[in-house]
Amino acid sequence: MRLKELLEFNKISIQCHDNPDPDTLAAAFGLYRYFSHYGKDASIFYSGPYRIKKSNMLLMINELKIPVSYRPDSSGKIDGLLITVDCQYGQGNVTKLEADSLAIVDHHNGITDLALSEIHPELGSCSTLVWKLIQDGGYDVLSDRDLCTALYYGLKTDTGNFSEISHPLDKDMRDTLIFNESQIRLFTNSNISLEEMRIMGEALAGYTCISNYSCGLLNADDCDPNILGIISDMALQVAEFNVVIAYGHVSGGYKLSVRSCTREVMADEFVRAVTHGVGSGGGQDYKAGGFISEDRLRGKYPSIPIRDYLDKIIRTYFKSYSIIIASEYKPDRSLFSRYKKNQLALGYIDPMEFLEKNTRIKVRTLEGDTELVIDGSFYLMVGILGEVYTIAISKFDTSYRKSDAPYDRKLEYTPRIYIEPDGRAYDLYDRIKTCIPAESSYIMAMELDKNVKVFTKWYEEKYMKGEKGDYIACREDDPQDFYIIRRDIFDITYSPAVNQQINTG
Ligand SMILES: [Mn+2]
Repeated sequence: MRLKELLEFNKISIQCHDNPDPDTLAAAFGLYRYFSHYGKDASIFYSGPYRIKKSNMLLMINELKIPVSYRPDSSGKIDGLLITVDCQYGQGNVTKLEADSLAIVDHHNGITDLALSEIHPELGSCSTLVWKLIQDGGYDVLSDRDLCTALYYGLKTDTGNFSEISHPLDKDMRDTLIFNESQIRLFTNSNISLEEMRIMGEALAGYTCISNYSCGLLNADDCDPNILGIISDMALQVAEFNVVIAYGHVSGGYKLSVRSCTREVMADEFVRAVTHGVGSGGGQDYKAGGFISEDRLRGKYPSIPIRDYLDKIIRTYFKSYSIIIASEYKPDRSLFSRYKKNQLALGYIDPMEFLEKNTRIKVRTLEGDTELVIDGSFYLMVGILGEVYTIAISKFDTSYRKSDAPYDRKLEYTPRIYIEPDGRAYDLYDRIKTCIPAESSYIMAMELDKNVKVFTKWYEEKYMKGEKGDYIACREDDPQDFYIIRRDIFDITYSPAVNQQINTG
């Protein structure tokens, strides 16, 4: 959906979820500014049994002059268009009101058949989604300081002070908004109510430990998501816990805050496994966050309490994989087959064409940020899904040949380069050139019949997760260089080749 499609309505009511948090309010504020800018009669409201009383919310509303009203009564009908933000019409966390027309803007998992909807569970906040939509719609966000501050605060509180951020768009927003720092400081330091301090204390005191796996589980009463981040940060410092999940009921489901200090469990991979099929999650190696939808959990397990679900899924997770240290791995080689790399066009970038030697850069992709210093010795390769990695020019010259064909692969997120330290950004798409793998590239690979975590010989701090059905592979000319290839990527990248004796001479 494009926001422009909604400009056909003249009266637009923007509804936050009940018990509003900073994210729903900031996202509503962004839409309000956009529609007002185009001369529409827009308004923001929330409903439900409770009026806002938390200090940070009241400060946010007053300081940023957010025109939100409370509508305790759910009877009556909304004239014109009703948009629910950070929640989905008809779901449990938002009071249902009759309206002429409906639209949804949200970042939680959900199923809707509404044509006018924009739902992106991969994003850390609804603020990010609105930021993108109204910019694409022609609204100049950067010159609206109050809105910038609101959006920044919405993302900050929804992602445990940014520690649980994973999507590059979230990072782009965080890094480009021009906000009022003293207001953010003010809101942040009025963040915890006395009631929430009590909730934190009870969550810590009521811990459980899944002892075989050094995993702590902490349940908090209904509270803002950012309170969970404080609990998990604190609990991870306990010697007995290497992995921690703090969870609590929020409107529509359960919010999870995950921490890990062991290299055998990456928090983002762990939270994706825990929420698989019932919600969504993401973040970084040590800190991540997730959401489990109450409806989806009930749909799958009609009567299991959340505590038991988490206990069960955590034990299943820990039992489900084995660890492979590539440099010590001695598999049965007869189970491996020979595959040839298809002549599939890939992208590459020569950073020396537009950057000076010794420039410090940060490359941002869907998979994360990588920091590099340009030294003229490498190109950046762009894989089939837009993943970017470095390749020594000498290796490139033996593995690929350059092609004049234009680069035209569709990417979900276009990789960008940020120049350190001033943060100038380059969109890389127009700089990508095409290359084709050299004829003679072969690997040995085996389909996995169970989950594994592979520590490659190149990087021993972080594992590559392989799931049943993915492949474990090594280059034919380096039989100890084991790594994981996802099944969908494998299928388009490789074809079976005739087995031949590896030339060891
Ligand atoms: Mn949100």
